[in-house]
Amino acid sequence: DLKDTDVERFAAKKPRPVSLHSCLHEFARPAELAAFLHDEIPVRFAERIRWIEQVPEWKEIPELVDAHLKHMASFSYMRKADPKEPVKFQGSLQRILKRQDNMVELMSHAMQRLRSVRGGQDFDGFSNKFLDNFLLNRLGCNLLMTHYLAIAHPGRHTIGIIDPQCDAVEVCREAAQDVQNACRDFLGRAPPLEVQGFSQGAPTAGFAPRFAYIPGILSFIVRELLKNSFRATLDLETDLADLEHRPVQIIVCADEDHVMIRISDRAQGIPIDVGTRVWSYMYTTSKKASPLSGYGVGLPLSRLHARYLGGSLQLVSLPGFGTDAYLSLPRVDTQMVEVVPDCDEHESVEKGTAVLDLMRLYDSSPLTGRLKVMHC
Ligand code: W6P
Repeated sequence: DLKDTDVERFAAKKPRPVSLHSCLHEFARPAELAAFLHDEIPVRFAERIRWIEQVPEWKEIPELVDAHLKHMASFSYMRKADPKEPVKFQGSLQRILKRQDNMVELMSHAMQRLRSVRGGQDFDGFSNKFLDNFLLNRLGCNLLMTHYLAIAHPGRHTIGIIDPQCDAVEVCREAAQDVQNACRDFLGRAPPLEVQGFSQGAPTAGFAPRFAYIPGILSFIVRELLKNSFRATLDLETDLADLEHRPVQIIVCADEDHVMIRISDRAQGIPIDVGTRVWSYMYTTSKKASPLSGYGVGLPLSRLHARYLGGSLQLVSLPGFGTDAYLSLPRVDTQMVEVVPDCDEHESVEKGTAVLDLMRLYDSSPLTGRLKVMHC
């Protein structure tokens, strides 16, 4: 019942990225955030609708038709919602979020079907760019809407979905516990695991860096990385005594500007023929579905979560030994602003790559020329 021109009108507007700082202040107030969401969510949904329509074959792909329908419905829902009626507005957001529940799965299936319809040389390049933009837009919307729903229920430390004193070591420990338990339940055993925190200037381990962050994002990334490390370690099918020599280690450390997390395993590294496909939404290493695998989008999706607030995620594979994942997150909340897709400027998703620069430095050095640096 909403005219297409309405979607077009909103699609012509530019998304307005929100800073973590404003989520802790002006957008920690429900009325202000509701008014903002009422304007902003339709802009971002219209962008996703237009991206689907820009796929020439979209009407032949049932998953794209379904996704288009769902986004049109959510778009008009939001346009009709009244931000001045908090209870009703919350209900609208809940329904919009519910409609997004299987969107990652739906869109990765859409790209798989599009590949089989279209074929072609650089399909993975196209689909990765498409899904990076689409899912980054979705991530921002979902987080802002969840933040609104959460500020109605203040926690002990938290403001909405933000913890101004997020304890990165604690988040890693909790994530590790859960993944270890899932691993024991579904695969019968789990590698040993160690979590340690360090802070620049502190004399010993045990200094947990705290910073304003969205613990849900950190937890999501750490869980995905641990699932990969655990699965790879157990796939070696060594005996229990050997498993004790293959610990997964998490180091959390920080200087004034960044929190850096290294997750290391001893699962013999990423096979050379897999290479940069670890970052592809179209590729999965797991043969059987389990809570430890999913549909193979965990790594690119984790990198998107890291980049969302200006962080980065890198993998370094040491052949025959193991894999290190490096997660870098900015620590100064006033500098953390949402990264939103900008299709006029294809590099936007590549922002915030402090570690990347470091890795490129290593990459260009003749001494480390053989160290495999996974492209990002
Ligand atoms: C592996 C493969 C992988 C991917 C991502 C993170 C860690 C690991 N370990 O063997």
